[in-house]
Order: sequence, then C-alpha cells, then structure tokens
Amino acid sequence: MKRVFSGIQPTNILHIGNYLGAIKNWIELQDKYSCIFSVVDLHAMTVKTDPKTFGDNILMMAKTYLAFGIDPKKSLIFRQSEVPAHTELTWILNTIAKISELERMTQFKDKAKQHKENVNMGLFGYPVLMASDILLYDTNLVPVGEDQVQHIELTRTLAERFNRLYGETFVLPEPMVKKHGARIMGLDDPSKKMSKSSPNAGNYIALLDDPAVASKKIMRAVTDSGSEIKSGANKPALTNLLVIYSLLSGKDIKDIEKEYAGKGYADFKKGLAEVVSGFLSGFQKKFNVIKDSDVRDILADGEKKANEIAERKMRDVKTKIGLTF
Ligand code: ATP
Ligand code: LTN
Repeated sequence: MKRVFSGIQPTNILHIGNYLGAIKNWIELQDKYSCIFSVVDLHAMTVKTDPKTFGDNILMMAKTYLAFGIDPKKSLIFRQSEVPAHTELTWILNTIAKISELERMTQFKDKAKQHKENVNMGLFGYPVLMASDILLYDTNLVPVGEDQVQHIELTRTLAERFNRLYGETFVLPEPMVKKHGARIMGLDDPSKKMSKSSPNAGNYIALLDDPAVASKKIMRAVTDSGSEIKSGANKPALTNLLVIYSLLSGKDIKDIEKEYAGKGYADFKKGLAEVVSGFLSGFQKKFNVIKDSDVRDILADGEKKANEIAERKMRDVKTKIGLTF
C-alpha cells in the first residue's frame, strides 16, 4: 500500500481553508493508503508561540483531526516533537540543502516580511524539517494545499541529492493537490488566500467560530460587480463562495448556479450561511465530546509506532553516511 504523509501546524486558529484544502482530502485517503498524519508542533515554533497556550493548541489540533474522522484504527496520528528522528534528519539534510534553494521559497519570503522582527533560522530551514517529516516514512504522496507544492519539490530535490551522494535511501514523494479547494480565498479579498494570519477576522471562517458569527462574515463577504450567481474568472469573489458552497454541501457548482438562477447575491449568501453554519455546528458537536485523555492515549500510541518506523530509517541513513563503526 502506498504511504501518505501530511501535517498541520498547531496554531490556534484553523479555518475552513485548512479543512477544504487539507483535512477533508485526508479522510478519503484512509481506506486506500497507509496514512500518517502529524501535528507538526516544531514547525509552529518558527513564529513565536506562547507557552501558556501551546500545549492546548497541540491537543486541539489532534482533536480536530479526530472530529473530522481521521480514524486511529486506520491511520497513524502523532506529535512531531515526540519523534526525535525528525530533528536528527533535519540536521543531516541541512548539510546538503543550499541556502540559495531555501531563499527561493515563497512561504519564507512571505513570512519573513510578515515577521520582520523574528526572521530566525527555524523559519529559514522550515522546508528542511518538512522534508524530514516526509522522507522518514518512505512517503509516496503528500496531500496539501497548493501553497505547499514548492516545499515538496524541494523535498524531492534533497532526497535525490542524498540518494546520489550516499546511495538509494529515500523514496521521492509527490504532492497531491485537489483541483477544487486547494486555494480558498479570503472573504475580504479574493486575490489572497484565506489565512489565519490575516489581521482581519472577516477574512476567514474559523472552525470554532460561533455559527452566528460565521453567518455574519458570509453576509459581509465582498462580492463582484453584477448580480448573477455564476462562477468565472471575471467573478473571483463569487467563484470562491461557490467553491466553498459546493465543497461543504457536496453539490455541483452548476447545480448551485441553477438553484439560484434569477436570485441575487443576498439570497445566495443566505443559503451559503446556512450551509456553513450547519457544517460548523456538526463539527463543533463532535469536537466538544472528544475527551482530552482519549486524545493523549491515541497520540501516545501513534508516537510509539512512528518512532519505530523513523528510527529504522535513521539507522539506514547513518549507515549510508558512514556514521557507524
Ligand atoms: P498561514 O495562512 O498563517 O500561513 P495556513 O492557514 O496556511 O497558515 P498551515 O498550517 O500553514 O496554515 O496550513 C495547513 C494546511 O492547510 C496546508 O496543507 C495548506 O496548504 C492548507 N491551506 C492553508 N490555507 C489554505 C487555503 N486558503 N486554501 C486551501 N488550503 C489551505
Ligand atoms: N508546511 C506545512 C505543514 C507541514 C507538512 C509537513 C505538510 C509540515 N510538515 C509534511 C505535509 C507533509 C503547511 O501546511 N504549512
């Protein structure tokens, strides 16, 4: 069975873009592939974290995976920081990663601009840690949003380089990007992706937003000129809302357009607000009944298994390098 690996950083706000671009696709993969999903807490540290809330955010992230249907009987769920091989392999890959390659990463450039006061080595080396996550588990496929494809290409470059220098060791992974949902745009600006780092909370629908608050955000979302409910390149704002509607309801965009033919933006937004509210209440109901103690047990079990696989790979890596005698 092919191996799938993915992860999300446990930062406090998760939005429907993260769900539609990442987690939603993971659920469907569980029956077809051998899946590993990590809470990548070390990655979250590249932007200053708060010791008072960090632990809760990690737990919440794992709970979110479970509430959406990641099934610990089918998939392995674990915390990155509990598997030391990730940082160990990162150092080794650091020695073959080129500064010029890392400087080209658009996420680094964006984050460096956003956090001018804290452009740290971790932020710069972020993609190398991500490469380690992926390569330790002989990953074939990495389901992510479009913004992460560049990091997976770098992962392939590093794997190929290591294999060439030291002999066949790593499997070359491929990104798995869905056509729809890979890039949900901000509700306040359809030219930029929906992002939890946006200073305007109206940019995103957080998974833990009160459904009433989320409805207001939809009603206030920017729209394009004209009044017809029709997707297209000339209507980026409406197209984004139609994509969200379609992915959350399971209906085809064409069918939604038909449903709203002759109606205006206000009616469409009201319909979308209902779909979003229903989705959020369903998710929150499940999220709220999962016990912290169960999440801890599931993570501990996953960590044990992840450590076994990762340690085996590290032994191979060290042997290939000659770090043995
Ligand atoms: P930030 O916006 O602060 O950079 P983020 O929202 O991108 O953070 P991440 O933890 O970096 O959050 O991403 C988690 C996953 O969600 C990744 O697979 C990413 O590709 C996906 N993702 C993030 N934003 C979107 C979006 N707007 N549309 C679709 N997928 C997204
Ligand atoms: N950088 C990713 C999170 C991430 C990841 C991974 C995704 C860290 N390690 C390994 C897939 C595979 C992001 O979504 N921002």
